[in-house]
Amino acid sequence: MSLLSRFTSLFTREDRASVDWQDLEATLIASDIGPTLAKKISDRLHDEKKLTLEVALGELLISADRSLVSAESPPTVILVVGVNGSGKTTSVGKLAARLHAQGASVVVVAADTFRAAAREQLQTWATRIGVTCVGGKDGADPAAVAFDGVSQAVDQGADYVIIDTAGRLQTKEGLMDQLGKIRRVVEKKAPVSEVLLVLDGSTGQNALSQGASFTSAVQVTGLVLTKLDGSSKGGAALAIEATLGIPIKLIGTGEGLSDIAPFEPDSYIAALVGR
Ligand SMILES: Nc1nc2c(ncn2[C@@H]2O[C@H](COP(=O)(O)OP(=O)(O)O)[C@@H](O)[C@H]2O)c(=O)[nH]1
Ligand SMILES: [Mg+2]
Repeated sequence: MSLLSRFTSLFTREDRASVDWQDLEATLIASDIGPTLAKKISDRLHDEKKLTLEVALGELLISADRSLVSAESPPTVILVVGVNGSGKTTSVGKLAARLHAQGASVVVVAADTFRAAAREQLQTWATRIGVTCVGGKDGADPAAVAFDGVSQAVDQGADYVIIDTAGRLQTKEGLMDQLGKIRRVVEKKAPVSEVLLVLDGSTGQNALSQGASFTSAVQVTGLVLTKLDGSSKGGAALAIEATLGIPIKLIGTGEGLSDIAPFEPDSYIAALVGR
């Protein structure tokens, strides 16, 4: 049940007199929209008598193409970044499964060489899906592994190559430098079409600050918001997209291979307001 649903019909009736504005703001914050946006939405609804809650929220999502960009000539290179535990490896597997099911040939690359488990996890997904997985030895240079993966995708004539990366190094600067290097090295072989930042949607405002730290260091082209299953913090997606100004392209709704879907603004807003 949406926290906001009790306000939804109030605004459709253009009935501002009975609105408890503090309650509205508190409920927006409880929905994880964040205090700044909550105030902005409440002020707008206060001033614009014909505005509905649904429209006010919907207008905060950016109007951008949410489909994955594909390269002019294959393979389309997708780099997947984000902090540890956000759901990167799982999302790489799910995306590979989705593209594979659509008839595309896919190579996945385990460029998180800091944890042996990361490569094994991706290898397991790849075997289950039936796609090629390229990995390096533990501690191998992630950029070199990424380069090998893209080279193999080119040789195989694959449609997509999806590169999984590490989420944590000794320092944040170290991590950002490494992501920059992976990109530069890969682009000697083929351009990177998408840099997808994976954020754990269940962590709300925390995901927002992680997002800000990545987008200031790497050029992110799209967001993947994971763990939206079982999360009541539905407003986080809105806050993240509105604040970062980067489109959410995909959402993760579970731990299974098929638990990924394109982000659909209209149904998202409808769910948020409980319609
Ligand atoms: N419920 C749920 N769990 C997820 C989702 N995506 C990932 N996970 C879980 O989150 C944990 C971390 O995922 P992982 O892909 O290893 O994160 P990484 O460290 O960023 O590569 C795992 O237990 C996943 O099963 C999702 O959309 N929903
Ligand atoms: Mg991982």
